[in-house]
Amino acid sequence: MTLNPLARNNRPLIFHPRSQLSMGVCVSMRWMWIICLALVGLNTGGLRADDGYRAWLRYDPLDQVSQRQAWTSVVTGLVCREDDPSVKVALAELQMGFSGLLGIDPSVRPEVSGSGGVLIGTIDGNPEIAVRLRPEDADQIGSEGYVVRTYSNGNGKPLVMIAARSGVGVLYGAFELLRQVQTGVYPHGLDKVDQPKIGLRMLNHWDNLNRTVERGYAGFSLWEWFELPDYVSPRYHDYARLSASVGINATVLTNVNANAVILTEAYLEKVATLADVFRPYGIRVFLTARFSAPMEIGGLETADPLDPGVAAWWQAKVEEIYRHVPDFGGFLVKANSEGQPGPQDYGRSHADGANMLADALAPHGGSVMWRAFVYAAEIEMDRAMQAYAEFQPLDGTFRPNVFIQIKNGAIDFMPTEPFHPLFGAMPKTRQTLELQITQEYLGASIHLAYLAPMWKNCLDADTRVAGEGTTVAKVIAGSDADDGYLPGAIAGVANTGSNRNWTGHPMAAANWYAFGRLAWNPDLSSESVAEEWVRMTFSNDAHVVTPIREMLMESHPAVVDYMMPLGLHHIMAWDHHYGPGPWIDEGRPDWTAVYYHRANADGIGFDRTVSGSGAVSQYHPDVAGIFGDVDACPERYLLWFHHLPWNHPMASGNDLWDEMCLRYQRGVDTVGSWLEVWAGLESSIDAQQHNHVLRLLTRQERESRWWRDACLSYFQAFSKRPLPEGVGAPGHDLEYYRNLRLRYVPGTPSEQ
Ligand code: GCV
Repeated sequence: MTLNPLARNNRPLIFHPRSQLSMGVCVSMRWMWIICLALVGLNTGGLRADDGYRAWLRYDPLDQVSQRQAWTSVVTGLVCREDDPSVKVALAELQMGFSGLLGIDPSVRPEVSGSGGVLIGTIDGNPEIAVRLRPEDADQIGSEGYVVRTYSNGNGKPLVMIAARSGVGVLYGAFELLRQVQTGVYPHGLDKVDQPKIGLRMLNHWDNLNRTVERGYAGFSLWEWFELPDYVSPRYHDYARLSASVGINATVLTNVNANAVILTEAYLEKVATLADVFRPYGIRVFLTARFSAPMEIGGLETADPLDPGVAAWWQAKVEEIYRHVPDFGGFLVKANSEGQPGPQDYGRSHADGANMLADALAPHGGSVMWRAFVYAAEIEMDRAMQAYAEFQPLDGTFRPNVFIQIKNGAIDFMPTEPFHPLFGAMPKTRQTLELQITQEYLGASIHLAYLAPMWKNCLDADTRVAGEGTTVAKVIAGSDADDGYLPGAIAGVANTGSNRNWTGHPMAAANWYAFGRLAWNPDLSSESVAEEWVRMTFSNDAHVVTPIREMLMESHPAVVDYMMPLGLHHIMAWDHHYGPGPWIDEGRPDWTAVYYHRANADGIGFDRTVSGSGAVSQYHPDVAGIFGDVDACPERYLLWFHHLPWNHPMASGNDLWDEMCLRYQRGVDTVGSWLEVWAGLESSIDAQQHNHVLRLLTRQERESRWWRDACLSYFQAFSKRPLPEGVGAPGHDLEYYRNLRLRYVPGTPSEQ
C-alpha cells in the first residue's frame, strides 16, 4: 500500500538521504539506510555531499544506537484509517522520516493491535483516538493543535499517538514527532500538547512575475510562472513541507510592489495549481493586489475606491479568484507607499481603500492585509512618526476582515529597531507583525545573521498600552476576551529562492525555520529554536551543537556591532543596501544616511525625544519615559532616540566615541573567532556544507572590516578623535571607501 502521494509524483531529491542516489534510482530504503550508515561510519567528510536541499528535514540515520533502537521498537507500524489529504501527507512524511531516521519501512494498518505502533488521526475520524485522549486535551489543541504522546499499550508494547481535531493538526503533530526523534528525544514519557498562539502565520514573497525577487538573495523565484500550470515543480511540495513543518499556514506569492497581471485569468490558473499543491499542507494562498488593477487590466478609467464601478470590478474579480482557488486567503496591499498607487490618489483614506477590498472578500471568507509602511519625503515629520500619524486615527474604521500589517520597527527592517509604536495603539483593529526573513539590511545571503533574537526583541517588547505585559506578541495573538485585542497575524518576508539549498547561505535556513517556530509560539527562546535547527540540520553531537548554536546566538549582535551599533540606522549604501554608506546625502532626504545619523562636530544620533522630533510621544508614556530618558534608554537604541556628544559617558566607562569604535571592533572580532570554530568542525560536517559556510564566513570577516573602516573613517571626520587602542586602523582613506561601487547586487529592484 503506497500512502505516499509524493512518491507517485516522481518525488524530488529530498526523499532520499543522498541526492546523488535519488535521481530515479530505485534502491530499497533498507539498502539505502545500510549504505548511509556505512558512509556515516566512515566519517570521512569528503565522501559525503549534502547540497542542503533537505534543509532541516534531512532524516539521516540517527547516530545514537540506543535512541534508534528505542524508536524502532515503538514504530512497528502506522495506524491510520483516514483519507483526509492532510492526514495522508502526514502519513507520507512519517514514512519518509522513519525510513531515513530508523531504516525501517513501517507498514500502514487501520487498527491498533497488540504490536503497538504510531496511531495517527483526528478525534472524530478514529474512535481509537477519542478513547485515549484525556478530558483536558481537547480544550488545549484548538483547530490546528495536536497531542503527541506515548502510551504503554497494556501488553507492554508502546504506542505513540498523534491526535488532532483537523487533518492539518495531525500533520503538525507528525512534524512534531519527527522533530522530537531528530533532536535526540527518546520515546518514553513523550507528552506534548500544543497549539499555535498566532492564528495566521504567513510568508510574504517579494517575487516578481519575471522571477526576479526584490531583496531576494537565493536565486530566482520559486514560482515557475511560465511553466505553470502544466508543469508542477516538485520543489513546490518541498517548499510546502518545509513551511508546514514549522507551522506556516499562509503564503503571499507575489511582491508587494505588485503587478496586476497576477489577477488575470491566465495567471489565476497558475495560482490555482500552486494552491492545490499547498492545500494538504494547510497553506492558504494570498496575492498582492495592485490598487490600480481596475484600470490596468480592467479597462476602467479610475481606481477610486468609492466609485461603484470600481467596487463592482473588484467584487467580480474576487468571485473569479474564488472559482479558481476556493480557499483563497485574500489580498496583501502596499498602497500609497514608495510610488505604489492607492486610495489617496483619489483623496480617499487607507480605510476607504482597505474596506472596499474587504467587502469584496468578506462573503468568501477572505481578508485584506493592508500595509502601514507609508512615508513621504514631502512631509516634514520625522519618517519614523509618519505611519502612526496616518493610521492610528483610523482605528475603529476598518472592516473586521482587515489586518493592518506593520513592520517590526517604524523605519524599515533596520539591523536594530525599537518596536513600532502602532502595536497595541489600535485596539479596534487587527494587526499583523511584518518581519523580514530575507536579509536586506543584514548582509544578504553572504553574512551569517540568525535573526530570532532580533525578532524576539520585538515580540517580547512591552507596549504597556493595556497595562504591563502587553507585549507585541500578545497584541498580535489577540484573544477571545471582550476587552482583548482582536486576533491578528504574523508575516515574514521570505528568504527562499531557486538556489538548490533554498536560502543561499546554508545557515540562513535557520531564519526560515525560526520564523515559523516563533510564529507558532513567540514564547520559545531564540536559543532553543537555534538548537533544534542545528540538531536537525547538522547533528545531535554536542561537539557540533554547542559551537554552532553559540555562533548563531552571537551572530545578530555581531552584525549590529560592525554595521550600526548603539542604535545607528539607515547608514547603508544607496539602492542595493549591501555595504556601508554613512556619507549618502543626495536624493530624497529620507533615503539618505545623514538624515538618520545626524553626525556633526558636536555629536551623533537622531533626537527623537520631546525636545527633538517627538517620536517618543507615540509610545505609551511609560515606554516614552524609558526611550526618552538618556540614562534609561537601552544602549542598543541610544542613537535612535538621542543626539549625544562624542564624549557622552557610557555605562562601560568609555565615552561615546570610544564605545562606538570598540563596538565596531567587537563585531569584527566575533566574526573572526568563528573562522576558528568553524574550522574545528571540518570532520563533523558534510564537506560541501562546511566549505560553503567557510567561504562565506571568510568573506563576512573581510566585509565586517570594510564596514568598520568605512564607518569609523567617516565618523572620525566629525569626532576628530583617535581610534582607541585595540581598534584596527583602516587600510585605506575615506575616499577609497566612498568610491567603492558594487554592481548587480542580487535583489536590487533598479538592476532587475
Ligand atoms: C518591496 C524597503 C525595500 C523595498 C521594499 C519596501 C517595502 O523600502 O528597500 O525593496 O519594497 O521596503 O517593504 O515595501
